[in-house]
Amino acid sequence: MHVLVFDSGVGGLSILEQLQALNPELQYSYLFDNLYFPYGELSEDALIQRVRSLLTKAVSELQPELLVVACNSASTLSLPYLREALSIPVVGVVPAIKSAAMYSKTRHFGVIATPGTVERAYTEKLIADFASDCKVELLGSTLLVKLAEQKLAGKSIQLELIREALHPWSTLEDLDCVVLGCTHFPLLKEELQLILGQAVRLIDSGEAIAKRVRHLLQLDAAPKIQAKKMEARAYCTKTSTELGFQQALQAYRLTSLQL
Ligand code: DGN
Repeated sequence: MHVLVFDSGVGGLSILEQLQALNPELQYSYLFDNLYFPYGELSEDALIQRVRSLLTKAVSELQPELLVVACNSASTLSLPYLREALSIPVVGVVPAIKSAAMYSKTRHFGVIATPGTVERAYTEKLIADFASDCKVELLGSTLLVKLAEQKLAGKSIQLELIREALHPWSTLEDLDCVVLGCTHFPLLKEELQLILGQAVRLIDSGEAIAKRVRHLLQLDAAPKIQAKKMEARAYCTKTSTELGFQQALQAYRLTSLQL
């Protein structure tokens, strides 16, 4: 069975990794919309149009059995439109606010995401539905997205830049967990943990997404851990000879093809 995983950049690779770990028997394709990266800065209308037309084309050409929109910025906006346009199951990745509310003892937690995701009505509704008794700090950062791309490209990351991005939270004392509401951010987990401190738990959506896919595709309850992970194919919307892009492909052993 074939699953298509999609993001504007390399962030969705953090989701692909968890999908491959839990569901190694599936075949994966990864689509980067690097022509329109970064999504966090597109207007809502432009993003809906782009995602709908690109994914309609990708699904009809690649014929996956299931689509994972491994991008919070796109999922918090376009899931209803995609589900209407496509005839396969569509799994979205959205900030794990429900998990954070279940975990937080101090009832005070943070969400870091793109500027687009923190402003979405969808995010506001997640907070109202699952964390209405918590104080939730929202922080949007494009800088962190770019740093994650740089890290995957093998460049060294200045911790000071991460500290700067998190500066608005520097005086908060009782945050006990932080939601990584952008799929790029698990790639910076170690650095974020250093700045936020070991007492703060970082929560991402990867494992829950991998379980959801297993359930939707009606795979055996016990993952086949002995199954050999298949190599994934990567598709991009702009050919890039950039060293960083090529290194990201290599790190995940992806073969690049243009859609
Ligand atoms: N990885 C995307 C997300 O989860 O929102 C954001 C990437 C971007 O285009 N800024």
